[in-house]
Amino acid sequence: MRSTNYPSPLQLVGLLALAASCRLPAQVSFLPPATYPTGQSPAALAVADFDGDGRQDLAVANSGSCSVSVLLGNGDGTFRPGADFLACGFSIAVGDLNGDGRQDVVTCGRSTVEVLLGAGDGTFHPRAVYLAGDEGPYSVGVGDFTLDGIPDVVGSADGGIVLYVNPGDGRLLGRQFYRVPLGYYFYYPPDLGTLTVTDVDGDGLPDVLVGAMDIRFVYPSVIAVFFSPAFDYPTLYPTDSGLDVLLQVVAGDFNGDGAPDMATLTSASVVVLMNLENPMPIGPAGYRLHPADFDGDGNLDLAVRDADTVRILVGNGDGTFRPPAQFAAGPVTSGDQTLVAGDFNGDGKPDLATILSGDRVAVLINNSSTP
Ligand SMILES: [Ca+2]
Ligand SMILES: [Ca+2]
Ligand SMILES: [Ca+2]
Ligand SMILES: [Ca+2]
Repeated sequence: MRSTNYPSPLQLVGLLALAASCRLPAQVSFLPPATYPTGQSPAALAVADFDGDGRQDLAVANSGSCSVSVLLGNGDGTFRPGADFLACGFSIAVGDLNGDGRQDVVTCGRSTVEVLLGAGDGTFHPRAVYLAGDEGPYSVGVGDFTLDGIPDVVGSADGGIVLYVNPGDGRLLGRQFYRVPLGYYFYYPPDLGTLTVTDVDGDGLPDVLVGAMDIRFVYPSVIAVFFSPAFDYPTLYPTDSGLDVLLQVVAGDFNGDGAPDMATLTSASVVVLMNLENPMPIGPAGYRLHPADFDGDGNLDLAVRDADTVRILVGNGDGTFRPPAQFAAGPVTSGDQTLVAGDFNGDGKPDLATILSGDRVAVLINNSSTP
């Protein structure tokens, strides 16, 4: 009797095709959050290596206790408490402002911009306080805007952005205000809108992105990009978002064509603008956005901090996104700089840190399967 235990070539092809179709795509995944205490009312987070051990650390601006808490990374995804330093603010940015190779911190409150120069061991020298103008700032960023190789500080303010010029020693001098044209109103509700410093157009120079409103139009919510080095007038991009406040704007190449795209978090939705145009809502609003390739497939994804979770919108690489994967993060009520990414365990996958209610931060380690 003839054996029928061996599949025919045709059956083999079919089995192989079945096996290929069953292979799972990259699956985005995070470990349950680990939490760490901070000062009072943490409002903003920044990632940098403050003690120079090659492992990423966290700095937390505590608006309630006028302090910056440092959490030193152990390199395995866990953190140990560092010291707290006197500096007020609800926004924070990092950079080496005095060129000594050590990361420094800038915070801003409603009336001051404050600089903590890093000692290089995870501690900071006593703060320098700079009085801000009546117009703000409400959030700060760091970048070399004067093109002299020295990082400067930029702040969002009523009616425009403020540039604080750094002569090279970390002092902030020469405050310059870049007003937007009449007819535009800039959104800087404290605890809500923030500026983003990033290179939108790929010329190697840092640009500044903020949400604005053109009060002359029916659908007035626009993204304003101050392109370096010509800050004099921002370029405006309609978002079709009506009166929705633009809380945050980020940039990146979401459709993989090498040209810049943008995503904005409005008070109602997440809106993407492929090649800076054709605004399209892709999901409900949240508190904070962060672009990164979370599942490691080479396509840029978006993380959205919600009231209790982090939502990952996995990019398909063509400007579309898959239905969100949600991960418990813990509750937060503030909408400020509550979500940052960094590689906290050194495995090359972007991890997330976020602020929690009750004076804590949560760290979510990325354990996505490799595609
Ligand atoms: Ca470190
Ligand atoms: Ca420094
Ligand atoms: Ca991806
Ligand atoms: Ca990682």
